Amino acid sequence: MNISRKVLTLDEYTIQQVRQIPNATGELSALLRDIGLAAKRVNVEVNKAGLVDILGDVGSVNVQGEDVKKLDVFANDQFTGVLQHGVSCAGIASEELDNYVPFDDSESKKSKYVCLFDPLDGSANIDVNVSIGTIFGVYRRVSAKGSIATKEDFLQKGTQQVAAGYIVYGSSTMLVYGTRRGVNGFTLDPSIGEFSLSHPDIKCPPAGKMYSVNHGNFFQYDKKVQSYINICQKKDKSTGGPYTQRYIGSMVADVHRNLIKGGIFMYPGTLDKPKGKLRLLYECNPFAFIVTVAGGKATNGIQRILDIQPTELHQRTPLFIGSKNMMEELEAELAK
Ligand code: AHM
Ligand code: MG
Repeated sequence: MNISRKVLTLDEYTIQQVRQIPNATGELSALLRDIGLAAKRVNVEVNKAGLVDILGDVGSVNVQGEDVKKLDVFANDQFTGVLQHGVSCAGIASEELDNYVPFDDSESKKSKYVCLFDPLDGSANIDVNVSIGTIFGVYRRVSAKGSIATKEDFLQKGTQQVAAGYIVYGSSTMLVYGTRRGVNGFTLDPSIGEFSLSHPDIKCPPAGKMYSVNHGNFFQYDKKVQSYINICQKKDKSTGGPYTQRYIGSMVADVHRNLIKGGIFMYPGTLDKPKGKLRLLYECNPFAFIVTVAGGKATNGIQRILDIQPTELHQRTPLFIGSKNMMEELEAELAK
């Protein structure tokens, strides 16, 4: 009899990983499962976003008598809540909050990890039904277990991430996460309400054909960046150019597509904003980790994103990220 292969759920997969690593405590797996739970809750609300006007406006009380929160505040509360109530996380920092939040209960203080996240990235796209996402990075704390988490736990280089991931709330909802062992993608199966392993061992195709950048800012970019964009548009048999331009304006959706299909995503500095728009800790580091583990590259144009020593929680950085060959073409242009 032909028995079809069992599809692993996120929970089954993370437990299986723990069983393969000698001396693993399971804390990281528990943290990833907590994130999966928050993602499912956020997904339900994201799917209802268009109904806000009939169920109650943001800031009002809805028909069930509940306060209607902005979705990004709701998402922030969900991710913070599961991590605080779990057994693996000593504190969080979020793009939504001015300061980091150490968890001051005895169980959390004993935990090994801190988590930094952007609870709902691309939220300007919610009103028009375009994909949005959550991005997260997990670090082993540098302060002593048993004490309260400190700022140094949160200001670590991206290389120190033990895991990073994102959730894309799109035509289907996917959770992708990476550890040094590899990157795996899980699609939410609405019939059982579980993330199921759909994209095992994701590798970023080395030779992409898509470039993603906000063309409206073209004349705001450095001349070398402009010249790389011109290369992307040139007919060239050796590179397969011209490349196709795709820019959704939701980084999670843009980088996810390029990770699967191959491509480069750029958010360069501009004349007005030399450091660009994207946040090192909540947006760039997690993606740099995932794309690097999957075989691609990520830089700020001068150094690897993962090697930048953060000095502030909300610092911004230019970002160039994607397929190895396209990144090398870009680096050659920037080095001229
Ligand atoms: P946000 O954190 O305020 O949602 O902004 C981040 C988003 C990214 O997802 C996206 O790539 C970028 O902003 C788009 O910005 P722009 O409209 O300037 O091109
Ligand atoms: Mg964001």
